[in-house]
Amino acid sequence: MNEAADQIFATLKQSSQSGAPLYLQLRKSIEDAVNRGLIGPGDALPSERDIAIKADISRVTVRKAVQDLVKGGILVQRHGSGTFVAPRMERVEQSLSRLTSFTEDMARRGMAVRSTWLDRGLYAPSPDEMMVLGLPSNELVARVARLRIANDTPLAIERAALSASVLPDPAGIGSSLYAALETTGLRPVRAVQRISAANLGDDDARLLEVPPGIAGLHIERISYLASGKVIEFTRSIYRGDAYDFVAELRLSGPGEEGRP
Ligand code: 16G
Repeated sequence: MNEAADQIFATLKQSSQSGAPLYLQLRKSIEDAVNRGLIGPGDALPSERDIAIKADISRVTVRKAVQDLVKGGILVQRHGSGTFVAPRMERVEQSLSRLTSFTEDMARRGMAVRSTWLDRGLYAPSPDEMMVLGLPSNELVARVARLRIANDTPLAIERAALSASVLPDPAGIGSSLYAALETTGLRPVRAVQRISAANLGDDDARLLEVPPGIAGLHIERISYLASGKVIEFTRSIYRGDAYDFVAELRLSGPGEEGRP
């Protein structure tokens, strides 16, 4: 690390003519060192004091740069033991052309899947749930909210809503919602998924073990039975540092121009 630290501060000296505030220059130097692999996941950063002495800047400036990098998920601070380069997430590449379940997706990659329950039960439906699931106000909605974990890394928070007539016992689904729906012949065959950018709030960030405010993906899936009936309305937050959603695009054939 000493050698790497020297290189970080060498870059800092080179860039010190750039006129940018010192803490931004230091932040960039550390970030570059991580991106170039000079310091790797799990490596300890020198103490605030050592950095300040080596780079000849104040400890307040060092602290500001380090705090920014902790907020951005580049560094992690462990109470009492110092500051480290954050572990690198093995990114999951997820195809957008197949309707699969989280359990199937992770099992296919040889990852061990588990979930922590955040909520499961029957409730009076919200206006959104009534509209999407086509529920009358006097019927109940089954809610299944889980933190989805693969190889001990929390990847997503999924909040599914289904009609209580489809899922009268939300606590009884076991480890896979789609497997439970399959046993009653109600597994969806088609889905529409909407993905948008989201900055994680404090509670979601804590569950996903990432710094608050970091980029995430908000995903809404509405899935259908072959009959066209909506069966599932799921709103999820996925870690932005863990997922790449990949869609295959084809040139449309003759006569298909403009078809959705
Ligand atoms: C996927 C789906 C989610 C579905 C779940 C079922 C996305 C964004 N979401 O994670 O809508 O409820 O699979 O998984 O792909 P399970 O059968 O393992 O419970």
